[in-house]
Amino acid sequence: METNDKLDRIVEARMKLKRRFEDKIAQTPSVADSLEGPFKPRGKGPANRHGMPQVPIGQTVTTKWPVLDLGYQPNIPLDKWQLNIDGDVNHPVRLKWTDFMELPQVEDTSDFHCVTTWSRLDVPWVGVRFMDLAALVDPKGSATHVMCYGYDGYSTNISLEEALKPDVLLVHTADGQPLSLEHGGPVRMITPQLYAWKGSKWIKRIEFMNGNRLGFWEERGYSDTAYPWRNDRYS
Ligand SMILES: Nc1nc2c(c(=O)[nH]1)N[C@H]1C(S)=C(S)[C@@H](COP(=O)(O)O)O[C@H]1N2
Ligand SMILES: [Mo]
Repeated sequence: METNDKLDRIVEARMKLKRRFEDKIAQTPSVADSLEGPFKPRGKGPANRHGMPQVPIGQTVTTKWPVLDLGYQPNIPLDKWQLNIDGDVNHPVRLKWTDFMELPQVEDTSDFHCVTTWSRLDVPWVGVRFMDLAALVDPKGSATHVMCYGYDGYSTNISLEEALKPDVLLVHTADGQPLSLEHGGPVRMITPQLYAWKGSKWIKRIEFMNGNRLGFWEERGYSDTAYPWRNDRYS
């Protein structure tokens, strides 16, 4: 009974979010820029699944996976791991590892574009959609952005129209292996349509915000918006 009510509530919240953000998502540069329009996506290669050239301008494809961090890799054992989702929401939650793994798990393959000019293509991921986590907490109508925080003290901000895209995941598996510590395991966020700094490694908190605030790199000169096909690296 309780579980069914909860499921109904989540499905309802997801539909509400879809309706509210559908148009905004379609208008984001990584979807709306086109060869005919005033903003042409810049890059090379065949069109990816959202119509952008596979390799954004200024990027070089690598099969390696470089590591970028603040000089500290927090090692959180699974039985101590928690994810708090709070702020401008109707139902804040604190998820333990088992709670997180009981949420709908999706597999997706997407590209990873680092602002330092390397791109890693076709990474197979497994994790939970940001959209499903948002539906779980049911953002208030006033929520516009989120701040994501890592266990290392990192933070990064993202608009809801970017975060609610179906390829934005909180992943625990990459290349068929548990996500390694150096790449943000046990769980990190990925943002395939924005530069990779918008995805917090070692994610521990998602704060829904009424309005925008800048995260760690955004305060230090990285772009607030981070559109790879506009070469939108620095503010
Ligand atoms: N918590 C946390 N997340 C982070 C960072 C960080 O230092 N701490 N670095 C960001 C940057 S600048 C990039 S490019 C990617 C790098 O991910 P990778 O080390 O797995 O390649 O993670 C992003 N997320
Ligand atoms: Mo980066």
